[in-house]
Amino acid sequence: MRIVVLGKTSPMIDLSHLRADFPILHQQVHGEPLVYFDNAASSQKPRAVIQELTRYYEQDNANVHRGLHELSNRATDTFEAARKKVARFIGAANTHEVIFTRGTTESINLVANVWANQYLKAGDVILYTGMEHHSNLVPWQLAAKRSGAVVKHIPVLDDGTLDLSLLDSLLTEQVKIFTCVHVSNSLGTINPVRELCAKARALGITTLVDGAQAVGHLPVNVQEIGCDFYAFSGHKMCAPTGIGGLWGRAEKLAAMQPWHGGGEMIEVVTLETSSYKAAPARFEAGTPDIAGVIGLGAAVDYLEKVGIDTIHQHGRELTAYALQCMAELPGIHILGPQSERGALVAFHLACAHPHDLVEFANTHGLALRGGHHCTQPLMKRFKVPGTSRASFYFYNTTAEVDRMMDILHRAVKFFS
Ligand code: 7TS
Repeated sequence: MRIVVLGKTSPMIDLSHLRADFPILHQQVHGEPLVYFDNAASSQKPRAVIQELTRYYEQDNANVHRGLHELSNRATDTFEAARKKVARFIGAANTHEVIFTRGTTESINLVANVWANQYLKAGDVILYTGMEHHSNLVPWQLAAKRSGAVVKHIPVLDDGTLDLSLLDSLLTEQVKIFTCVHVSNSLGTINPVRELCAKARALGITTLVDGAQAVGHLPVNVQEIGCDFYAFSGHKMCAPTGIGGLWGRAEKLAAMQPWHGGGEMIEVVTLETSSYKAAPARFEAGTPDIAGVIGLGAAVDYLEKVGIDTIHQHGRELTAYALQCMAELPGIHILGPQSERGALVAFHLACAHPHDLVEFANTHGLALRGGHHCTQPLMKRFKVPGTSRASFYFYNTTAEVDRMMDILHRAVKFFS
């Protein structure tokens, strides 16, 4: 690891040598070198992951679990080894607590269907926050409609943090489930999930944390957080799209009915009725995304080699640098906390609509994202039509932030 000196005093982690591991980063877009700052939407994939997918398809491809032949056994071993890697990576006590899903959205929907259908009744309260992604709002609103439960939320303060002064009045015994995003994709806020879950659990409230922007970006230990469920997506942490996970506390999963029925999740099936396997198989009906799981395992190996603490620290430093640079832009409104935030900066420039700004950036090879980022209630709260967002990962550099600044200064001139 090389250390560069940023400004006068602050030494900064430089991981630019890792860019060689990401083939996609080395290209020109509209005649200029690509700057990929859309990592909160999806990360890029290292060669180690891409090669593992190829290796699996070229050498081991077969369906898992039910085969007795060599290829199936190899595929099953690598598949289940990936589950162990993921369990270790997120601090699960037990490998069987990790369920593979298509990602955060499907993980949340699993809980908001199975758990909610079993335990929610009319008059119960579902408590979430004002900064949730739509995928942690809509499934609960649907669950509320089905059960007659009501949804309430913890409001967001001007600085992008939760208004915890209202916590005691909101987190009452009527609440049956409390759910909260770990790192906000629109503000960067890192919520105190450990403290919040402890408070909820003391009242017997079930808890779910949306870790889409946290796993692979900062150290996550589900046992330390103390939640009951934790959802995440592989594609935001160097793994392929279409794969992710739900961690569930063993006793919670053991008490839950299946969601999808089909092959793999059963013990015995008759023409009248069926009995089911325990978790995780109970929740993994049908042929899974085998290559996706194996790719996720390879992504965990890669991230562990880089080191999650190093990734986290790099993200903090690069974001602090970007915040410092961006504050100089005329007419800029940066959303979210000034310090202690995830590796992203969402902002609004007085002179340009986010879509126009992002299109302008694209013509210079800079990939930003503009819009509501699937957090419409938050946009309403901050009275903006949407924001532009630069989101970083460990392969991004200060030189790229400098290029972004150059392009943003040009945009201000162009639109003013
Ligand atoms: N929760 C959060 C906090 C997210 O940021 C996202 C995706 C999701 C849930 C859903 O994840 P998925 O993998 O199931 O789609 N966030 C974004 C984003 O910010 N831009 O594009 C996707």
